[in-house]
Amino acid sequence: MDVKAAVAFEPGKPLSIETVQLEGPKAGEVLVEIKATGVCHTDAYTLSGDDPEGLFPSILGHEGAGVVVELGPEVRTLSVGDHVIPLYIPECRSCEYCLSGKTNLCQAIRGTQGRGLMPDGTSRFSYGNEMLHHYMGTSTFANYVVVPEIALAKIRKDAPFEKVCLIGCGVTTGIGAVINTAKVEPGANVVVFGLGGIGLNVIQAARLVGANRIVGVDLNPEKRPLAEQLGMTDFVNPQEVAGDLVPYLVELTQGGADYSFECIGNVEVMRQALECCHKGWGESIIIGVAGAGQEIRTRPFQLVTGRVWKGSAFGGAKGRTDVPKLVDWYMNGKIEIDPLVTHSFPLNEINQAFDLMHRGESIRSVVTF
Ligand code: NAD
Ligand code: DAO
Ligand code: ZN
Repeated sequence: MDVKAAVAFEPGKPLSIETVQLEGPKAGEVLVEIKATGVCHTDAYTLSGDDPEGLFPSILGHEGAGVVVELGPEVRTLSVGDHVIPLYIPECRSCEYCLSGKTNLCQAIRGTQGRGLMPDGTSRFSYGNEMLHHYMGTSTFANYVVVPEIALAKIRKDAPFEKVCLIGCGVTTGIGAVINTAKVEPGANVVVFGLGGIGLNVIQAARLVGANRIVGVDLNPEKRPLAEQLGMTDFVNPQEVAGDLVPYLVELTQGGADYSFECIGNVEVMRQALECCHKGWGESIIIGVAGAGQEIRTRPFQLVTGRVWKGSAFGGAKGRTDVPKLVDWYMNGKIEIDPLVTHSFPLNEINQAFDLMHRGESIRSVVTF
């Protein structure tokens, strides 16, 4: 079938709005009509060409929501008309990783997904005679996509696509990092570096679990009002701190953060995030994705004296199990998404969403189809 898509033909170039061809679903696959998609920093990272695993030409997008329109053979857990959120980390419930109970990093289709292909090793997308790569198994910058059944979370039908699409990445990543990865307890002091779509969700989750001080650190003072609305108790602009940031944060939190979160992707900030943690027990969670080839550094004595460094992908969430619960949390008013959607565009204006992001003027732009 013909579908409308924003195609990334080359790194560093704007997306091109095209009519491309999509083959129907094969065994274990599902055709989904995408109704809305967020534009995340990670899409921009891949489009920039800095992502060593970025493949071109491809259809980017990984923060979508839509409706099931056709089932391939052997699909058992979904029906036509179901509302779904595509998952860039699937949940097969049968691989060694899923069965371990220790990780959300299902490996069932990892090899082919990483090569921009469906599980049978081919792409469903093409443009004339040219094959187009899938992206993160989701490719939500197209109005129709084919996605493996194990990479679709079924959600309730009354949830608005243009809001809950953010649960496909930013919301789950931030909230999950607090609840699943760090397991922040009531009364804890938390420091959040970077107040974009990820950091703001860390903040609202820290408030939800009853954290005490929730310190937000960002170079952009315009991020402050929304962060305060979501639960930030103290704002720190590193450019306004006289002297080193780390001792400043240790003093502000009266001994150091019980938990810190790096939501930028800056390896220097990752070091600050670890070193502002409380001696003996403070844990720092890396969420940000650093540039290719970059490395983190600290003095090993920081770890010897009890600080802990961890990472979190998709908030440690198991998508088919946890995503529907987060949709319920939103619909019940337990978490906020509406203020995070700062801009909306039709697909043919998607490049404006990237421009706003690069200028630091948006939290999330949502594209509706
Ligand atoms: P964003 O660009 O919206 O937010 C980043 C924020 O950091 C901005 O507000 C910016 O002003 C601030 N900032 C930049 N440099 C800073 C510095 N030196 N000190 C303080 N603040 C600084 O990005 P986002 O969408 O929130 O994503 C954040 C990071 O998380 C990205 O690296 C993204 O790729 C990554 N990410 C990770 C996962 C995961 O599962 N681990 C999922 C999604 C996104
Ligand atoms: O299983 O090896 C693996 C990789 C799984 C994907 C991890 C994604 C990490 C976060 C990247 C940014 C997401 C938008
Ligand atoms: Zn699995």
